[in-house]
Amino acid sequence: MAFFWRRKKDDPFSSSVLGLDKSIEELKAQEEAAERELSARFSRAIEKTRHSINERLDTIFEGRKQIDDRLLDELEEMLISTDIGVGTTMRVLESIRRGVSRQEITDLDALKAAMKRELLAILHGAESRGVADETAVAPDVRPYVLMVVGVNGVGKTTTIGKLAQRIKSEGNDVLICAADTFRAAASDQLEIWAGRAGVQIIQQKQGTDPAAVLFDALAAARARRCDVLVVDTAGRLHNKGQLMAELEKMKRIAGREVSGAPHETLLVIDAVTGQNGLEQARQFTKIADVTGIVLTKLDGTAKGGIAVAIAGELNLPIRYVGVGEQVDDLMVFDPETSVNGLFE
Ligand SMILES: Nc1nc2c(ncn2[C@@H]2O[C@H](COP(=O)(O)OP(=O)(O)OP(=O)(O)O)[C@@H](O)[C@H]2O)c(=O)[nH]1
Ligand SMILES: [Mg+2]
Repeated sequence: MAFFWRRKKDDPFSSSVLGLDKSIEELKAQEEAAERELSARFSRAIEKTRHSINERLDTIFEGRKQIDDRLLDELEEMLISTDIGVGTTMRVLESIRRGVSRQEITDLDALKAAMKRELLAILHGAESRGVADETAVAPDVRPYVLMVVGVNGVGKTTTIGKLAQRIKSEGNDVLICAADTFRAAASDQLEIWAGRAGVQIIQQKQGTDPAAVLFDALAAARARRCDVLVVDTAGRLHNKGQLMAELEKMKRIAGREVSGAPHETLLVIDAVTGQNGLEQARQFTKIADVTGIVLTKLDGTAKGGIAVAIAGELNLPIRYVGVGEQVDDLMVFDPETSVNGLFE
């Protein structure tokens, strides 16, 4: 089986999924239209961030003829205000200062180009660290187990609903496991999302050992020959040690029941929480073997620079971005589209 949802070129709009009955030209046109639609949607989602950056850049450059230290200080402030992070800002500025002193950067366009280059390098650096291209999973391993972790309220359950629908639309049988048994309404909420995505769910009553729910879900997935099992987890327990022990146990069970599982562990981060969220995420990476990031609520912030801070500082690839509350508001993260979109 091919893991369609894991790479951009294997997007649900790709020709392999859309049927073999069409001519190559038709498929190409369809793919191009889908790509245009995707980048337009992404562009809308980061509108606030783009507006904020471009407005600040215009103000910084207004009436100025040359790039001097004061201008660079203002640029530094601007970058930090988008939540790009201090470390990342320093890295970008260092490269810009070099360009300025070599007289390669003399105007706003050259400066934007240099910023884009630097931001892309950071995003690509993190991307290459992930599991995206070299898969450790034998193609016939089923189910492919995808764990979703993150602090409470970041959008785990919503993301699982969106992901399930997406993976299903790519021709896979999907099962959802409600292993957040800590919070009373968690399972009901997930059930609603499973309904929206049109997939089945394995759940048990509140307080059940999450590893036991996972065990059942793995057995069900195997019995039903499901391709993908998506696992919801609790965002908060009584303490960090307990959360760590719970995730460890789930990992152990998954690995015992299915070779190489969990095959992917996605950490969900809420873009609106900015640097705070990043710090929480950093803590989470210490207790779970995170393989990639889902950045949610990108539509709700003017500080979309957080994506670069996450990639640069956690050194983890961003797999998906959430751009709204609807079931199809989840997109594969593409570094080029993102960076170009910020400076249009
Ligand atoms: N605008 C916007 N809202 C989102 C997005 N993703 C999730 N939300 C909203 O964020 C809120 C929390 O989402 P949940 O999916 O319940 O978050 P959770 O991580 O499962 O929360 P807990 O189960 O309490 O840990 C909901 O109101 C969602 O509609 C997104 O991409 N954009
Ligand atoms: Mg939840």
